[in-house]
Amino acid sequence: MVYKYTFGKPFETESVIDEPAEINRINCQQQDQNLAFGNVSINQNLLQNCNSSIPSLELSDFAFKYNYRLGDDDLIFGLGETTRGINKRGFLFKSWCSDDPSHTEDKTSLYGAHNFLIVYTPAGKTNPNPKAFALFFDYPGLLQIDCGYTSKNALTVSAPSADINIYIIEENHSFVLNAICKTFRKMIGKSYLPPFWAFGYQQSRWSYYTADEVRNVLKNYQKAGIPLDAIYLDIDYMQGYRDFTIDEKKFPNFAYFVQELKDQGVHPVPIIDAGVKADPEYSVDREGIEKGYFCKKEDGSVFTAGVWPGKSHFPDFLNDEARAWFGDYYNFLTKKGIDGFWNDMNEPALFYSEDGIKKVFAELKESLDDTNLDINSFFGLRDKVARLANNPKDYASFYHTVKNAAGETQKISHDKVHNMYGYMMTRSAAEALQRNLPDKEILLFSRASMIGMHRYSGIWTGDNCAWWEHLRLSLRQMPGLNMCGFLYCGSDIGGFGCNTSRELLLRWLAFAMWTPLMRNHTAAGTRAQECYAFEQVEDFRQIISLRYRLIPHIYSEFVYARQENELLFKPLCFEYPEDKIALQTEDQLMFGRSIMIAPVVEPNVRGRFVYLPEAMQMVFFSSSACGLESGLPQITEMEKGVHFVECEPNQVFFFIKKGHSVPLAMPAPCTAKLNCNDLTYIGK
Ligand code: MIG
Repeated sequence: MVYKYTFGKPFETESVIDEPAEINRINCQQQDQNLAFGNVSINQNLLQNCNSSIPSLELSDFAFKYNYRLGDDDLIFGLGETTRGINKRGFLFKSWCSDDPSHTEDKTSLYGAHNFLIVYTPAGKTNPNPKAFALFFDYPGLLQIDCGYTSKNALTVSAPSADINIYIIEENHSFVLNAICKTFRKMIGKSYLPPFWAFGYQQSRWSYYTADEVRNVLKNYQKAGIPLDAIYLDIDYMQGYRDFTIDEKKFPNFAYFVQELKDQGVHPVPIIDAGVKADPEYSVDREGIEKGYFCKKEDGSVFTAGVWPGKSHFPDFLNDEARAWFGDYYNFLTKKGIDGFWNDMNEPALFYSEDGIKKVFAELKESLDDTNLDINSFFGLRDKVARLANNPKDYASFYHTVKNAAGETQKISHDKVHNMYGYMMTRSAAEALQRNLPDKEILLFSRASMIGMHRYSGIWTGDNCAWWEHLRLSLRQMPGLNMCGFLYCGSDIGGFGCNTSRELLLRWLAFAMWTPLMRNHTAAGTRAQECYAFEQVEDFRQIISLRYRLIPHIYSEFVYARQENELLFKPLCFEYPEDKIALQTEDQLMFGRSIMIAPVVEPNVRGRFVYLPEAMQMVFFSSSACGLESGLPQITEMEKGVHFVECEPNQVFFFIKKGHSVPLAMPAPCTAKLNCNDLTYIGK
């Protein structure tokens, strides 16, 4: 059963595109409302002046509040790209697409805003069968989701405006968690399907500065015999960070260069940033201004903020015409042979706004001679500058021009629809690519996201660090992302910030060989992170070769999950709902229909404890001869229970459920050379 509660006049997000025919629609205009699960209260005092924008991300006042009393044993799943565990209970999250490169566990939001969560009550004394229901808050602004943090049994979701749709999903099924996800996924529409080559291994760095540097990466991968399908171009391929330009000095004869790589099975994938450099000499900016396609301030002047290129303008992606206009520019690169893109900085990230920086400079000038700063004035000074970036006040200071349901043009302040920006930027690209190249499959993924965007692209999980903690985090993020529709996902393998280590990179690869997006990426200034930069390069070759051997299986599980609205990565309890240990397992996942993975995520260990919720077949790849690059792995039957499995950093193991088998291809230097007809099945 699906209930839809509508409060006020919600903004149309197009997150949900297929409401079930038998949905229960409830139009709520009363102050207090009991829902199928939980209740809602509306703050009348705040409603009167809720036209004013949020002062900060501290949501102490609310216009809308949802409450549900959690049982002591309830678990919470979902919430997509967030920090902490698979079970989200015990923390407070904020739905607000944020450009924050420090993904520590105290962070309440990352780049995505994914307002879908499931409350699960395992079978217990009072309820012989497990129960669950899910909530989707269809709302594009700031939402605070308190999962038993302020008070351990209170799930409280609040928002500064009471214009919201809430969907409540309830299912009766022995695998109730999976059934609920399927219902939700059907409502939000089929997930994006990337091209086959996007399942190959990909190498990135901020930045490969010249065409020769890129050629060199490819040459080194070839020399090491490590398969490769893509090399990324970060912001430095452009002229002064201008979207849809190429620095011809560093990348001469770009179309020829693209062809040269593609002839060797490697796709160059350029980045596109959300901000357009403010420059009257630059045609994208000039056109955007002339046509009125950039976001504007209250007084109608164009909103200006600093990002990479300095002062920039922000396309109004919520406006249909502006969206079509920006999207068509991707042609500039597809005409040169490009068939993959990553969209960045589309929260949107703002280093400072023009108005904000003027104010801070004026204040600093005033106190220019004051060198005797105390605890308050010193930190005050520091905060003034630090708070320039991604400031909530700036997000409240510019406007989108949208059409309402009646077809009338309407202005809406950005903070009310903030979480749609990256979604609509990516939709702009996807729609234009589809319009202009209907027969071409194009790789597209984005940093910022909201539910709905999963139909247009994948995501990567942004600026993590070369920390073991972030390897663990990326494992824990996958199921939640899948629940919210994002199937083509992956983290920066090896870590983006900080220097990686050989062992961390190897263990990360051994996990990421399961993620559809398998990309090694690192920040400017870090040590070399390409696999060939480390000793005993054969260890890297063997693990990446195994990924290629598994691509036929991974791809077909992906297509199945997309088609059937299934999860590619599941928490163990989705398949073993009665199992008390499976309920608490935070470092193993089910993959597809037949595999369980248990990656090693700790440094200096030579194995790990694994929990088997039933007897399974352990598949162990130990060296080139023993399965990694050719030949077959060792297969051992293992009983239900806890086992210690020994596994060195250059070895890989996983489990196949009894009665299932998995195909292995022979490795290939790139997906184009993979022979998917010559498969050997392992397991029985
Ligand atoms: O603020 O383009 O997450 O992957 O390398 C940094 C440079 C901007 C952030 C992305 C990262 C990319 C980097 N970008």
